[in-house]
Amino acid sequence: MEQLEGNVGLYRAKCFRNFLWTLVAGLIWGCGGKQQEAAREGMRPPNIVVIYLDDLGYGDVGFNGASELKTPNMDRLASEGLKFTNGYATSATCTPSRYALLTGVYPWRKKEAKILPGTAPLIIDTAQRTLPGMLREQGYHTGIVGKWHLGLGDGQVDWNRRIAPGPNEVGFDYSFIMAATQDRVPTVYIRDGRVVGLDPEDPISVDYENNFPGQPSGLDHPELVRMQWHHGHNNSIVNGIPRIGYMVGGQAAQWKDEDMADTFLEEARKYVKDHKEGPFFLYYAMQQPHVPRTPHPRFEGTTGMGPRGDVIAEADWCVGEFMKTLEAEGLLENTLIVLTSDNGPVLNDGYYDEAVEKLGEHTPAGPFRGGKYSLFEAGTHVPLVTYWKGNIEPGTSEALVCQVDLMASLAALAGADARQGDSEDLLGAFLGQSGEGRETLVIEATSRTAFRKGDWVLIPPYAGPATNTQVDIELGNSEVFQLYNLREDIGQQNNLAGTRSGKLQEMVREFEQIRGKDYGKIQALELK
Ligand SMILES: [Ca+2]
Repeated sequence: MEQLEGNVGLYRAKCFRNFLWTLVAGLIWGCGGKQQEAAREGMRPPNIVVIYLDDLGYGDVGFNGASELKTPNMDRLASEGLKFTNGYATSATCTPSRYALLTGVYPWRKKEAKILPGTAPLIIDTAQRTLPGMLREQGYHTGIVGKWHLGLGDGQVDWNRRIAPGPNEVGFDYSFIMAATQDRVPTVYIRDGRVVGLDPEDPISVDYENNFPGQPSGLDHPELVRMQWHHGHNNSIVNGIPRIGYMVGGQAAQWKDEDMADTFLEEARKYVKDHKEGPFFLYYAMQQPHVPRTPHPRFEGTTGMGPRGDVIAEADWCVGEFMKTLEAEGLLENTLIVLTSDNGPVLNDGYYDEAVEKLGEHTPAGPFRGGKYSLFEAGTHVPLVTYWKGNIEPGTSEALVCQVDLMASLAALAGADARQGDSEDLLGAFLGQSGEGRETLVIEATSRTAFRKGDWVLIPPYAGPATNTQVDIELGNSEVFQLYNLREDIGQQNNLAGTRSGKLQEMVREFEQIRGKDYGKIQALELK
C-alpha cells in the first residue's frame, strides 16, 4: 500500500511538473523569448522523439489518402496529432536529408552530403552544433537507434576497434546503429562505436573497390542469392542478399535482415524505459521501406503488395508498439513525437522484389510527380506529423515546414538559442499554434536544387536525362526553366515559365540570393 501511495505521489508530482511546464510553455509561446527563464527555473521540457522512415512516400500512408495499404498506427498519430500537407525533407535522398535534420544546415552547403558508401568518413564536423548536441546542453539525454548513413571515422575505419568519430562524437549519448544502409556493407550493428557481437578471432574487413580473395559476389555467383539484383547491388552476398560493397569476416556479428525491425524496436523501447525520468531525445531511424525489403515472416504476404507493402505494414506495427511503450510508461503527455520520412518513394531501387508488379492501385507518391532522387515534389514532399498528447490539438496544417527547421524549433522548445541560419524557428507551426511556416525553401536532389516560395516552385534547367530508367523516376531535369503553381497544379503538369515571366524572374532572383549563382554545377546521378 505504501509502495502504491508512493507511486501515486510520484505520479502526481510528475503530473504537476508536466502541468507547470505546459503552463510555462504556454506563457513562453504566448509572449515569446522567455525560454531561458523557464530553463533557469528548472522546468522540465518534454521528451522529444523523431521517428524517421526511409523512402516512405507522401501517399504511402492512410492519413495521406492511401487506401490499398493500411497504416493504422501512423494514422492514429496523425488523427490525434497534427498532419502537415506541406512538410518537406530537404533532399530527395538519405544522407543529405539526415545531415539537414541533425545540423539545421542546408545540405547543398556541404559537398560531402551526398549518397555515401559504407566506408565514408563522418561528414558532420565534431565542432559543429547539432540537434542532439544542442539538446544535450539543455539537459537532455540523447540517443539514436537505427540508420546512420552520415559516415563514420576518418575514412580509414578499423571495424574491429572503437569506430570514431561517429554519432557519440556529434551529440548522442547513446547510439545503436547500422553504419550506412541495409543494402550496404558492413551488415552489422554498432553500439556506441563498437560492432555488436564481434568475434575477435573473425575480424571484419570492408572494401568498396575490390572483393576479397575467394569471396563470391552477386555478380559472379547469381545462383547463391535469394534476392536478384536489378542494378548495382551485386557485390558481397550476406544472408543470400547481394549488397553494395565488399565485406569479409564478422560472421557472428552479421545482422539477420528479417529481424532488423524487431531489433531496432526493442532498442528504441529499451532506450525509452532506461531514460523515462527524462528529458530524453530519441532519434528512431527506421530502415523501412528502403531496399532490401525483408519483412519478418509474420508480415510476409500481409498486404498483397509484395515486400515493399509488407515492410510498410511492419514499420507501421513498430510505430504502434513503440507508442504502446510510451503510453505504458506514462510518457505520452510529456513527449513530443515527430514522424516523417527522409525522402520520397521508389519502387525498383536495385532488386527484383515485385514492388512494381504488385503495386496495383496504390500510389506511393500521392498526388505528386517524381519520386526518390527527383526534384519534382515527390522527392522531398513527405509525410509529416507532430503528436503531443494534450498539447497539440488534432488537426491539419498547411504551413510550409521542413525537417531542417527542427533544429531551431526544438531549440526554442528546449530553451536554447533558436537562431540557426538555414533552420527557422517554426515551433508555433509544429505545435499547431500558428499557421505560419517558412516563406521559402530550397530543396535538393542529388546536388541539383529547386526553390519553393508560397504556392510556387521553380526548377532551374539542369543537364542530364529527364528520367532515370533504372528506377523509372522523372528527375526534373530539363533544358528550360520550369515554374509550377502547386495550388492549381499539384501534379506539376503545366509549366508556366513561358507565360509568367515576371513571376519567373522574381523566383530566380530570390533563389539565387539564397543559393548563389553557381547552382548549375551538378554531379551526375550514379546508382551503384
Ligand atoms: Ca532514404
